[in-house]
Amino acid sequence: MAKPKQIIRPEDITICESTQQMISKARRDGVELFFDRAEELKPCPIGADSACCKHCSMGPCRMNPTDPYKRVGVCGASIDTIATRNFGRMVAAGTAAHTDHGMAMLELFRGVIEGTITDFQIKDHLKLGEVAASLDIETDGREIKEIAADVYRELEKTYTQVEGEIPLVKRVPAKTLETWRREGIVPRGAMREIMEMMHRTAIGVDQDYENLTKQISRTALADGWGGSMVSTDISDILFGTPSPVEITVDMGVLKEDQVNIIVHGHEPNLLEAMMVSTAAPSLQQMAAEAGAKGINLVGMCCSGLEVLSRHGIPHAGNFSSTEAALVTGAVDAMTVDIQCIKQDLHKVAGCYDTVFVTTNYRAKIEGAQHIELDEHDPLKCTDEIVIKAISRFKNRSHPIEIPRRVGRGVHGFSHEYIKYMLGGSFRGGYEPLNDNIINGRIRGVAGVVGCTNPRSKQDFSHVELVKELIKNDVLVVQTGCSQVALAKAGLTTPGAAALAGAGLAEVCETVGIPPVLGLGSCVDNSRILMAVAEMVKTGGLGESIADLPVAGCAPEWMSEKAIAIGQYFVASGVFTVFGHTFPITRETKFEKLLFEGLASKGLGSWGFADDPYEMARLMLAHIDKKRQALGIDTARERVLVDMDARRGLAANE
Ligand code: XCC
Ligand code: SF4
Repeated sequence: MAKPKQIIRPEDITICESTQQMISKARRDGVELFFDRAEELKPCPIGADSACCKHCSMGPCRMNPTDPYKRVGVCGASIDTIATRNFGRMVAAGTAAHTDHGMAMLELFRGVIEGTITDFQIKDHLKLGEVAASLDIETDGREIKEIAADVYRELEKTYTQVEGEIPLVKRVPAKTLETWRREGIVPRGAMREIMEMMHRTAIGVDQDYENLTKQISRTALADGWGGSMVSTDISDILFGTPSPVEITVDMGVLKEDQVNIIVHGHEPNLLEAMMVSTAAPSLQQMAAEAGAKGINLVGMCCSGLEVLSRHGIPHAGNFSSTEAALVTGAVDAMTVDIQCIKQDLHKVAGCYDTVFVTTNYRAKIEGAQHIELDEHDPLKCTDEIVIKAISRFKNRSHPIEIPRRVGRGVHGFSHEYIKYMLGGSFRGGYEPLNDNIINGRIRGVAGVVGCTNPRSKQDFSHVELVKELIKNDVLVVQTGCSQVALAKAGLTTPGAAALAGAGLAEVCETVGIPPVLGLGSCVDNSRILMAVAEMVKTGGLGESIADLPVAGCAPEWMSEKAIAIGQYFVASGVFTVFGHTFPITRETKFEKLLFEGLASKGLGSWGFADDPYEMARLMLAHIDKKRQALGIDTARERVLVDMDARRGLAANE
């Protein structure tokens, strides 16, 4: 007799109450979600340990992860070769994703400069000037378009350059760059690095895990200090650099009496165009005639975070909630462009007659309707989608159930804004941050980023880890889906300072910031790189990024992009912990290299933990180790004295 299927309680799948409610509704509606499949489809144990190779037809070859050196592949490849090659291809794919996204932004920028694209403009002249200056491009007395054209030409090298160093390494602290040069890992151009990574991981090429790991770092750095950073810079130039904005998140942002349109994906241009379409009087009028109180534009995943940070557009949830949002029945249209778009969204949308549209030529979904965004006439696409959404609103035929929860927070902290907020407009800079780290009020800085994953309880590790960190006076900076988890939990409001340790709370209260700062989408991890570079340049905390009391974590990661991000943080000098799973065979030389060896070469290192308290412990231990090396470990005990001294100073000012 077959064992009765065990039904997992929604509370065990996610701590997001809205998603729990929608899991229950989906079950009543007979709609399958990815949570159900994650339960049914156990991960392949050999693949989970990265102990198989299918790089040629003499295989696929399976190793024994519990006895990794027992066998080699038909070609003789060792477990280290196999696992390193697999890891390298993940980094190549993740890097390709971010750099191709950045390339699309750069292409848009070129169209704007050349005047072939007129619906988008150069919005942030200040940022353009700063980017130009960072590339040693003359700005004095020059036309905006001239400067922009030079910036374009220079940044294009990030992708196409075949020899030399990518332009943005100019922003890397000198000692960190020196380490990269010594190790031979300064990227030339992303296309070259990705190509070489793919080549070297093919059958019978690079079969020395240490040599391969160098190319892995070089490829990842072409993402962090290359493609991702270009993407952030150009998006800021075209759409504006974020500054703090009050935001709302969670499924309660959907409105029963309005036309709800969700934009999900990664590139900001569609959402920017959609903002124009949904505000158009003619379409507003059409919505009103259909009986709607308005058109409600909402973001999800990273597309959502781009416009949440820049314009305060509401956000319905992170990666694990995209299907659940459709289950509300309230979504009249969902558009998707690139990355993290589950193929089954099309099917789930179909169950509720939600209009589901792919908009990018490089990401279609079989059977789904495709309305392509052409940057030369973006409103043609977005207007059409709005009209379809209005028509679906008029003909709504499914019962609607919208979870009531709405979280509030303040997001949009660019590294530029952090500079301003801590120092004020006269003496903007990172000195106050560094000072507070040196005097121990702030113990260190942690980046908590990345995805959610149906194989670990949604949002749980993000929220628990961040609570642990701020309680221990660690200032947290965030990007990606992680940030949405914390916003839903209410930790991105200034009031959350109450949950922070006394030192961090005092800084937050003085400056009026939350202890958890949302910096944007995943390509905006480049903002974290810029922040740590500023910390080094400001002084007092060592000479390279590897000296800083900082750590990173992606507690519930799932995407290859996350591995690329993790590797560029590690190569930049940051201790980076990944949670719940790690694509490597234990007890191998490659594991030792990633977890210990790289640090001895002056880079950062990887860490792994399966629960958020252990993640926090590892990160705090690293931060304390760095404080000790800097000789500022005793300062923490003097916090009170120091505080009084500061008050005295403030009173005298
Ligand atoms: Fe995707 Fe960017 Fe991960 Fe979220 S955090 S699941 S990569 S949407 Ni980027
Ligand atoms: Fe097997 Fe080697 Fe071919 Fe990989 S490259 S499948 S290890 S024979």
